[in-house]
Amino acid sequence: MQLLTCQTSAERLRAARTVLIGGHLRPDGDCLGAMAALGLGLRALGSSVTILMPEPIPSRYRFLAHHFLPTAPIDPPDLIVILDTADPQRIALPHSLHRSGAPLLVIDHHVAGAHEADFLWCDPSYGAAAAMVCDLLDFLACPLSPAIAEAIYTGILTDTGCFTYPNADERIFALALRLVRQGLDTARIARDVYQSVPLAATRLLAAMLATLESHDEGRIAIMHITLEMLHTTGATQADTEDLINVARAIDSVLIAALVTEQPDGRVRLSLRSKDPLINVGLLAHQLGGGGHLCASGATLHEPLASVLARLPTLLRSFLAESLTPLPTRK
Ligand SMILES: [Mn+2]
Repeated sequence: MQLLTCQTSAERLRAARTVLIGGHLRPDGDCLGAMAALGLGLRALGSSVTILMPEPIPSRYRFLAHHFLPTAPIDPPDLIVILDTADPQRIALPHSLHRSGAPLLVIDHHVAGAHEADFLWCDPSYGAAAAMVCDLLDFLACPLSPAIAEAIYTGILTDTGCFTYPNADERIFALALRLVRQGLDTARIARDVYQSVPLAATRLLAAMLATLESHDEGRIAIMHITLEMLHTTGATQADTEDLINVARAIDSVLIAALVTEQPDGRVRLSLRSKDPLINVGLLAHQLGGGGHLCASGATLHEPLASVLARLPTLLRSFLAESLTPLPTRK
């Protein structure tokens, strides 16, 4: 694997005539926004681009959905680009493409390593993958069209929790200002993303909230979603994105967990913390998953009931460990 910079990534992209752009499983706003922005930009520069998303696109991002194809063309591209994950387990690509021999360039702002990538540009100092794409397009001298600006803004808005997480730094605000100055309708995007919740998803929220458990004097909140709840409410797996944040928002909570039953019999554990000192990314990594300091997840080959049974103890000891002052800790 060769490590690249923004500049050398841009050179790789410029040299490819046909590019396939992929993202990660359960795509979020940053993944979809970064993919769409890069695809539109490369197309404007004359490349033939497929923006591939075989996974369901959450309804809140339906205004971006027309950029994506659910299946890949038969001919392998000159270059495959994966955005917003370096974790081989999370890459949303069909196996045929994985094995097509096309070189794989991964562009990501998480910390995990990309074992299957030929080229990697990873920079955790970026608040969002969409901001990395913006720098790439600037380097390629590609103007930010209104559609590109919309996609980039969606990425930075959602990955920074509406500019409220620690990754909403000066660079992110400067980028937002640039897009606003260009005439971007940010209120319209916020309405599409945050005020367009399907009724079924709201009914699922109600069912999930009924499962809320509080542990460790309110410092730990655990909720779950069963397949039965999805079935009864008519909501989809994609509707579960972000529901966990309701538990993190509770004043006493330091760690929030959401356990979601998957159709394949596994369960998805999502974790959120309010304090970077409580690094839930580390815990997810120990469980075979990954993520950031304050937002992470893992998929477990274990029945829902057994995860729910051991989770309070697991989280309580992780929290106690995280809060123990170490002499080396700043
Ligand atoms: Mn991201």
